[in-house]
Amino acid sequence: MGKRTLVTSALPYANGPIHLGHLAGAYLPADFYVRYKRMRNEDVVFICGSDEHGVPITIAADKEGVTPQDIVDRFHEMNKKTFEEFGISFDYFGRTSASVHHETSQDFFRVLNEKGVFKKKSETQLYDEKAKMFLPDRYVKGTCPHCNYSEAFGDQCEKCGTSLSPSDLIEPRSMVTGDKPIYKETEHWFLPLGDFQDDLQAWLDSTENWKPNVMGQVKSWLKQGLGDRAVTRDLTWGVPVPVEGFDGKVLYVWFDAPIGYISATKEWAQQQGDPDLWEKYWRNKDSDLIHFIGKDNIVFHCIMFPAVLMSYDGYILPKNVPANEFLNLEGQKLSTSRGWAVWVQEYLKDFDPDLMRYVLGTGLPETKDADFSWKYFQDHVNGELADIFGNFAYRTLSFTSRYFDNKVPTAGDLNEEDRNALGEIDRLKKEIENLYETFRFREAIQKSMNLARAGNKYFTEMEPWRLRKDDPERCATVLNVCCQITAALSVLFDPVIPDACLKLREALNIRKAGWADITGQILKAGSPVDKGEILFKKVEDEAIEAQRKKLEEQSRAQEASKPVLEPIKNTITFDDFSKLDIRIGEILTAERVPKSDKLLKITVDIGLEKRTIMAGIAQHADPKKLPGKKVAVVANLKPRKMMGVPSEGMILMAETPDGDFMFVTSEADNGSVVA
Ligand code: B3M
Ligand code: ZN
Repeated sequence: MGKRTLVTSALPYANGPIHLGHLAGAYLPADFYVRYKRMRNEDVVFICGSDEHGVPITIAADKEGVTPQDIVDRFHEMNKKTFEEFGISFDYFGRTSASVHHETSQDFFRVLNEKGVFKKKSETQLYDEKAKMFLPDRYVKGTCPHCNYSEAFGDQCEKCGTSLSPSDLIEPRSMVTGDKPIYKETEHWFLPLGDFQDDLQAWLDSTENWKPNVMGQVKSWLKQGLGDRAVTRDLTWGVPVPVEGFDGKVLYVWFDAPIGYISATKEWAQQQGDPDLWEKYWRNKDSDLIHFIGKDNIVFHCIMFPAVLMSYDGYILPKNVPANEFLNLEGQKLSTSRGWAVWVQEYLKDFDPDLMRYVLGTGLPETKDADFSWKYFQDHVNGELADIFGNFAYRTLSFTSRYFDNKVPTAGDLNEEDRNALGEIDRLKKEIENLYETFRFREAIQKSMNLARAGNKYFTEMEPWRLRKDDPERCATVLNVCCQITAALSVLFDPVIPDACLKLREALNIRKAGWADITGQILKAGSPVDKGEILFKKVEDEAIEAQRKKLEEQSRAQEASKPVLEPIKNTITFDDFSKLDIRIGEILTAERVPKSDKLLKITVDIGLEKRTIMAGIAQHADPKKLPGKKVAVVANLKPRKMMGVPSEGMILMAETPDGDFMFVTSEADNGSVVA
C-alpha cells in the first residue's frame, strides 16, 4: 500500500438533479483521480454526500409548497443513484441531515466557542416585515458593489465570484415577497478570519502544485484582507446552534457543510466496522486531503474551512484544492432555471456512462471555462473511442482469436519498430502518472489515447494480414506486441472508461491487473484471449440531432415557463399505502372562513358519518357550487385545528401543472372505499 489519501467532492445541494456542469466540476475529475489511485493499490477513500441545509434548500421547498425535508429526501436519493449509475465511485455518500453530522458540526461549534475563537456581535440585518423573517444569503438579491451585477445574491455574486454579506448589496430586495427589506437587530457568532491571515498564508506557502486559477483567487482575497464572517443564521432549517437560549438560530450552511466531509468519513468508518478509522484520514500527518470543487466554492475550502480546522486543532489541512472552472453548453452559460442543462439521468437513458466520461474528460474546464456541445460529443466518441481505441482493441483481439487459436502469440526477436511500439507503454505511462498526480486530467486522457493511436499505427504499418502468409513468425511477434499494448490500455484507461476497460481485461483474462502491471509484458505468450467485441458503437447524426432538440425544447418550455410535471416521489411499500383510508363522499355544505382568504369549511357525508373538513381551496372553488359534488376523502387523517375549527379529514384534489385544483371524483356510493 502506498500513502493514504482522502478525496472529497463538493457536497451537492439536495435541491435539484445533477447535470453535466456538476460532473465536469467536482465529480468526474475526482473519480478519475480516485480510480487511478485504486489502480495503484493506494489507500484512498472517496467521500461525498448531500448538502441538505441552507437557503437553497428552503427556497426550493417554498417554491414547491413542500417541506425542506421533502426536498432533501427526494434529491438525496435521486442524486445518489445518478452518481452510482454514472460510475462515480464514492466509498460513502452521506447527508448532512444525518445525526452523526449534526453532532459533529455542533461539536466543532462548541469547541471553537469554548476556545473563544468566535466573536459574538449584535448587528442589524436585513429583515422582511411582511414575511416576518430575516433575509440571510440567497433570500435577498441586489446589485453587487464590486461589479454592479444586478442579480447578485446575499452570499455571493455569481458574476464576479466575490463572497458577500446581504448588507453589502445595493438596493436589496427580498426573494420571499419582493419587498424592500428593513434593518433589524440580531445577535450572531462570527469567525474573525483576519485572525487567521498569517496562518493561512503560511499554510498556502507550504503547498505545491496548486492550480494557478485557485491560488490566484485565494492570494487576492488574502491581499484584500479578511473580515469577520457570521457562522450562524436566523433560520429554522439547519443544525441548531448548540447554545442554550438561542432557539431559531442555526449554523450557517457553509460552516456545517464542509464538516460534512468529516461526518461522512465517520459514517464510512462505522460501516467498515472500525469506528475510529476516520481519524487516520483526518487527524494524521501522513494522510493527504484533496478537495475537488467548482470555482465558486474556493473561498470556503481555502479560507473558511481551513480556519475552522486550524482552530479545532489536530486536523490536517487540504494538500490541494483542484477547483475547476465552469462548463458551458452549446456556447451558452449552463442554467438550470432556463432549462439549459443536460441532466445526467436523461443522458443515461440514451448512452453509456463511458462515452460521456471520456468526452467530458477530454474537455474539462481545468484552467478556463470550457464548452460542451453534442457535436463535440459525437466527434470524440466516433473519432477517438470508436475509431482509435475501439478499433485497435477489436482488430487485435479478433486477429489473435482467429489466427492464433485464441492465445497470445509468442514473440520472436524484436526489431526496432516493435521496441519503439512497446517503449511507448513505459514512456506514456510515466507521463500519464505525472499528469494524474498534478490534476491535469485532460492531458492524461489525451496521452492515454496516444497509446491507442500508436498501437493502431503500428498495426496498420506492420500489415499482419499480409505477414500471416508471407512470414507467420513475424506475424506472431507483431500480434504479441499489439496484445501487450491492448492490455496496457485496458489498465491505463481504467480511471476514465472503467466499463470498457473491465470488458477488455476480461477478454484478455487479466481482470485483476493493476497499474504496476502496465509494462510491455503484461501478457504471457499462450495465455487465453477471447474474441474481440465492438467496445464503442458510433453515435449517429440522428442521435445527436435528437439531443439537440431535447435541449432546445426543454429550454423553450422553461422559458415559456410552461409548467413542468412534478417528479415522482420516493417509493413507498404497499403497507405504507394501505394505511390510508380513502372514502367517497358527497359535499353537503361549503362556506368561506372569515378572516382567511384560503380556507373553505366543508361538510361531507362519507356514508358512515358526516365530517367537517377545512380545505385550502377558497381561491380555486366557488363554495356555492360545491354542495352535491362527489369527492374522495382521506378519512383516517388525524384531525387538526385550522382557524380554531378541527378539520376531520382531507379532500383529495388534483393539482394541475398550472397550479389549478380539481376534485378527484367518483360516482360510487358514499362510504365506498378507494383502494
Ligand atoms: N453545496 C455548494 C454547491 O453545490 C455546496 C457545496 C458544499 S461543499 C462542502 O455549489
Ligand atoms: Zn459582482
